[in-house]
Amino acid sequence: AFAPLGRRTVAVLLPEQPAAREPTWDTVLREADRATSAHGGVLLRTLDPQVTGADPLDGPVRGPAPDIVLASTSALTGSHWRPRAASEPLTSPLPRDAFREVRVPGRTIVVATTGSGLLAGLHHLVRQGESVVTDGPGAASDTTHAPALPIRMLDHWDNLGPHPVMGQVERGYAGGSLFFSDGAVREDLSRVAEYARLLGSVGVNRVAVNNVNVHALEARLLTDGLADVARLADVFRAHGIRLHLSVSFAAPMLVGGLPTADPDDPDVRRWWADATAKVYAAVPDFGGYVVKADSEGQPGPFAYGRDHADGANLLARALAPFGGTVFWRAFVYDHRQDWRDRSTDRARAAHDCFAPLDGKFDDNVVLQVKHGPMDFQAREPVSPVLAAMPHTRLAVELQATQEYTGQQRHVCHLHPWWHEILAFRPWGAGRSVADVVAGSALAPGGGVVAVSNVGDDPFWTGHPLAQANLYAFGRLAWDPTLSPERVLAEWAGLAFPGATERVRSTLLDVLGDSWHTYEQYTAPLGVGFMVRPGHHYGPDVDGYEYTPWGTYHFADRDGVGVDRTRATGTGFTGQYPAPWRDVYESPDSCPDELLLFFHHVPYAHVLHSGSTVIQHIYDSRAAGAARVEQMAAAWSELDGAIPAGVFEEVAARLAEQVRSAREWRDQVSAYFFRKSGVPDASGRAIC
Ligand code: BDP
Repeated sequence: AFAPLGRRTVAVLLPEQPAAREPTWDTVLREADRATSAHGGVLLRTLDPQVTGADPLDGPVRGPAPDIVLASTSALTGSHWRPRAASEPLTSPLPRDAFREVRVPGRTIVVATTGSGLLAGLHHLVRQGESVVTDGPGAASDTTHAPALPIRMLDHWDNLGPHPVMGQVERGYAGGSLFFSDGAVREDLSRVAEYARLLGSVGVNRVAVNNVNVHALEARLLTDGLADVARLADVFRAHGIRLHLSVSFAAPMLVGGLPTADPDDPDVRRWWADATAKVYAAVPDFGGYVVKADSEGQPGPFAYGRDHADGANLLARALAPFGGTVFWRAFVYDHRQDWRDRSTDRARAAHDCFAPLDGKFDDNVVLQVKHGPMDFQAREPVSPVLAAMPHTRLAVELQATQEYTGQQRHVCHLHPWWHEILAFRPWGAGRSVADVVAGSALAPGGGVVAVSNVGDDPFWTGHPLAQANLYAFGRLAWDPTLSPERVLAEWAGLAFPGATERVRSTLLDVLGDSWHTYEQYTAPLGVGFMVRPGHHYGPDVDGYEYTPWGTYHFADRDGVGVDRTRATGTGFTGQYPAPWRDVYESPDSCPDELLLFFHHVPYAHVLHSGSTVIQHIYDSRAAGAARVEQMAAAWSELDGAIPAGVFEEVAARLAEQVRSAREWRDQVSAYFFRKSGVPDASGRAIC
């Protein structure tokens, strides 16, 4: 739900020539209509005689003067009107997706060169609601808004039909797929259209619709499914979003009938070129491919003795003639490692594989790097790959679907975490991760990607409050410097229009610090995992300890944590540039929250906080679980103050979160008490 523009008169001025029309122009008109007509406002359409005649921006010949003008720069050609606040003519072209907001007393004008820029400008106005036009004499400004990141993408891990192990949406906690049902693209895409609108309104500009683990059925989307893929692309295009498919590296064999998928084989190259040409015949603005190769059983170039630049460039060359991009994932590691062998370290794997390939990728390859070196834990250091490949287009990948952060049964507001990741400075000073993925003179940026948390659930995200994560993702991708508090307040106002101050402050209270709370009751001090194997919900401290997945904590009677130092451990710290390679190397300088990620320490080790590791484990688990109880109590006060369906859904999930947080607290505390034999100094009873 969005706050309306109110009783405003909005004029939309678009180019006259049909050739110059973009699909998003119609969306601009429709959205402007939705924001005005339904709320007592008036929409003046393109070429409406009321707004043409004299100079359109100077006021209509007859009829109401527009309070808001949305205009494409080309539609203004010939107009000499230049508000005093405007620093340059309104006809000056703007970059793609950017818009200018010029305010004069009593009128706000948004101009953009492209349809998606104008749409972004309209949504920006709608977010401001009634305050969008101000009358005060001093209210004059001219601001250009442009996205910080060129690519703002959501990846769906949707299968066409139910998958025997993973369900329809892999790691999906919001029902089935929005796009697919019964093994095919849905006939009725009306809900997808609403979803595209939702994403477009927060600036998302690319979507990959199918799972990165590509099974036989999904592999055929690339060939037999093109007519349906085109229908999906039409729906997204209207909101300025380009569609992508995840493809199997073995597609030439799986669907092409070739005996090999070797990147050096001419038949394989020809197959990709032909298949890709057919995709573009069906979807001329197709975004490109997403590929998970040589990872967790997916096929890849290693089978042919080729490296990942050979693999990525094979697909990039098929896409290049059409302006497409391949998003090649850096999530490559050995998931069949020997847990007795302490020299292998999953955290090292992506850097070991990719850093030597810097400079070898074609221009239309984006290397998509998970934000941490392991796998979307509630706390990890930032991946060193993001600092190691200056000549490569890099994207950072986040996980909105809450696989390891409570599976949308727990409230876990992830923006503060994402904000920290994007603000991290891999060289201590200077460029941040957000700067890296925005691009440099050496390589354009690959932007930010999140694994979507949306399904066909009535609330979109299963947990109604998980919508805040989806909203925050779009907003941070547009501007990574926005504060999580501000964006959360913005979301609360939009999602609960007309809410009282009490409702708003409860929303902020329950969501605001919920990521830290989650961190407090789950795996301690950055060590990660400790989840139940397979589905990854709830505690199981040793669940993955003696498995081949590379996700260990090494707890014994004396201590806990993974030694990743250069001096005595796996050497992972050496993958970071200074100063982090040294900060992380010593337990004296390593931040508390990452101590067990980098070090194996005795239980009596004293943290910077002054507590010992063992006492921290007891205290923080107790504090986290107690805090969840408070969150549930605060929510219960909203009974009757918000729509009953939302109230009840959240209350039920909070009850489960209380149960689960206590379970985490009790199991993790008991485990470490039994291992260490050290009693809880505060006297709490631990079994
Ligand atoms: C892991 C998930 C798995 C995904 C994988 C990936 O458990 O289901 O396939 O990430 O990112 O976290 O490819």
